[in-house]
Amino acid sequence: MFGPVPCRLPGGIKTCILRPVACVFTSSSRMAKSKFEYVRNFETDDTCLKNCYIVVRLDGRNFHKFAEQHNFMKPNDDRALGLMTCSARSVMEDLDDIIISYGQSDEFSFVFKRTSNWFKRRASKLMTHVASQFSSSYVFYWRDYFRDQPLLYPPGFDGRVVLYPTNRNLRDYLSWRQADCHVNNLYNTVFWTLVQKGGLTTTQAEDRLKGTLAADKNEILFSEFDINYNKEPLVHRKGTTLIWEKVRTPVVLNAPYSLYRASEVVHYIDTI
Ligand code: DGT
Ligand code: MG
Ligand code: MG
Repeated sequence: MFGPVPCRLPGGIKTCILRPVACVFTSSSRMAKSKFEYVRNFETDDTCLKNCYIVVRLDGRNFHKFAEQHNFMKPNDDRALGLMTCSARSVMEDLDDIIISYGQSDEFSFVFKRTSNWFKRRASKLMTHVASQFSSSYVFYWRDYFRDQPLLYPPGFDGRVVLYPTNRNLRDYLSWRQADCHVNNLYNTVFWTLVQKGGLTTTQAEDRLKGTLAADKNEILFSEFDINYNKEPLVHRKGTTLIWEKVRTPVVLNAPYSLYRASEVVHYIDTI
């Protein structure tokens, strides 16, 4: 399947690179089924334990570079955050049994209900469906958020599955991701304020923040730049939570009953 391609490096050194080439396997159609069927047994069982919440967390691959090359605003780019949320909405609308999702920076977590039997709770199926729906939505909706910035190359997202058996565990998981959001955002906010408004180089800003606690960072922002961190946008400080809510649909006039449908709603809540 991989054909060696001879090529010559500068200096006359000969080497080979591999490139994929099309290859047709031939076999007797009579024996195909019985002889090869056994390979199915090599598939491992990755069924998620019953009664647990299934959490799928996606994270952008090498987004440090992706953000630089696509001119993301620092420290937070609302276009990028909006596109992440839009892609997460698409995942919630198109896939079954997700009850809540939480996102910040280049990551999003999706929580499946405990009783979900979607894809027989197979971890690989759940994770790959979430990752591919999210990635294709990210590309599909890119232009809606980045009107003047072309998408230069296809972004990717890694995924993992984690099971949480209790409500407490799940709440602590979401709190953990939100604490991560808070710590990073406070640091990034002070760091980029020192650079953008304080005229420090990135190395100087890094040195200035070495060993500082949260209170010190708040103080730098307040006393030197008149910024009250607690008044910074909630979406940056807390991340984005998507949950389902019943919303009234104003479609039928004079109906003897109210019409409700489920719709996912964006919240910037404090889980911790
Ligand atoms: P990975 O996940 O190991 O493949 O590597 P990265 O580079 O994706 O690292 P990660 O996920 O720990 O950090 C997320 C990166 O994404 C971080 O370097 C900053 C960047 N990023 C995310 N959102 C924004 C944003 O709104 N603005 C800017 N300037 N950068 C962002
Ligand atoms: Mg990443
Ligand atoms: Mg990340």
